Amino acid sequence: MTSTPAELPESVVLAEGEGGLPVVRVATAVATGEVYLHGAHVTAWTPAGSDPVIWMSGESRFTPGEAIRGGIPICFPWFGAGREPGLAPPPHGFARLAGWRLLGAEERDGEVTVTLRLTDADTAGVKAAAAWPHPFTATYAVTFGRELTVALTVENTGDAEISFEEALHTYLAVADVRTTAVQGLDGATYLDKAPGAGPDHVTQEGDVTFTEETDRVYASSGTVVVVDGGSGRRIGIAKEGSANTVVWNPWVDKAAAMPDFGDDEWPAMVCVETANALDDAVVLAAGQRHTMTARYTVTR
Ligand code: TA6
Repeated sequence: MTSTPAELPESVVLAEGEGGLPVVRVATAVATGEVYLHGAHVTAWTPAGSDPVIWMSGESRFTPGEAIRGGIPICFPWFGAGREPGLAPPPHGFARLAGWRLLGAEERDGEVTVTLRLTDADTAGVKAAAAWPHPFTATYAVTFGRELTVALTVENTGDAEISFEEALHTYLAVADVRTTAVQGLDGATYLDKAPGAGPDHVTQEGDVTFTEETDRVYASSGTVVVVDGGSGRRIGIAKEGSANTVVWNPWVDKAAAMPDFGDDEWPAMVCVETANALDDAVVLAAGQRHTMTARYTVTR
């Protein structure tokens, strides 16, 4: 049974974070972590004995109306510019710009699950929400432990069919993206969104490695492993309910063009995102719900 905010376990505190934004902080013998109510944005996860796994930009803003840079942005109900005109800006939907409600938290054997919720009624003050006026309830369960599990459940609370895109846009910390590889996408087709790429899908051959701006939406439902050559760490990403894996690194020019991203920060991160985007958007009949889950495991 999830506790109410007033009954949080001792290992969980609701505090004032960066920019004065409310943040839920978790600390147990097993792991530490934090999630802001702004966007239900996970900004930290560190299993005991490990280095931080989630990357954050030193230039991130913590401002209502702006997305936090780094962590795990929730992209919903559209991805990128969206599949139809009139949605973006902002890119990636309005969920990461909205104030989510803390339903509560519970601890079990050193693992803490924090549950947050957003409904269409909560987005009245979010200008971008007007572009997608459909009744919904989004529930987000974040379990901080030896592993990190994030589960986004969307319910269609209206009486008409809805369609949406979604992504857990996770920024992972690596020693150097130039000596990092992503395993598990060999043979998968992808849409290349990097500048100058053609419109046709491409087939991945071998591991994904990084020598330039990389921005790819793979058709893949399987597990991938981020192999950090610089540190020897491996980050496994298993998932359910997701048809796409997105891999992104901005490289030099795009990093320099983002005001909330340090010019020299790009080697230290890679985004590996659990998603349902483009042709794999989710369609829900009235009353239906869908859950997309990602589970992160660190070895070494
Ligand atoms: O998921 C990759 C991507 O769509 C890239 O094209 C890049 O725009 C990135 O997301 C960051 O988007 P944001 O809106 O967070 O700056």
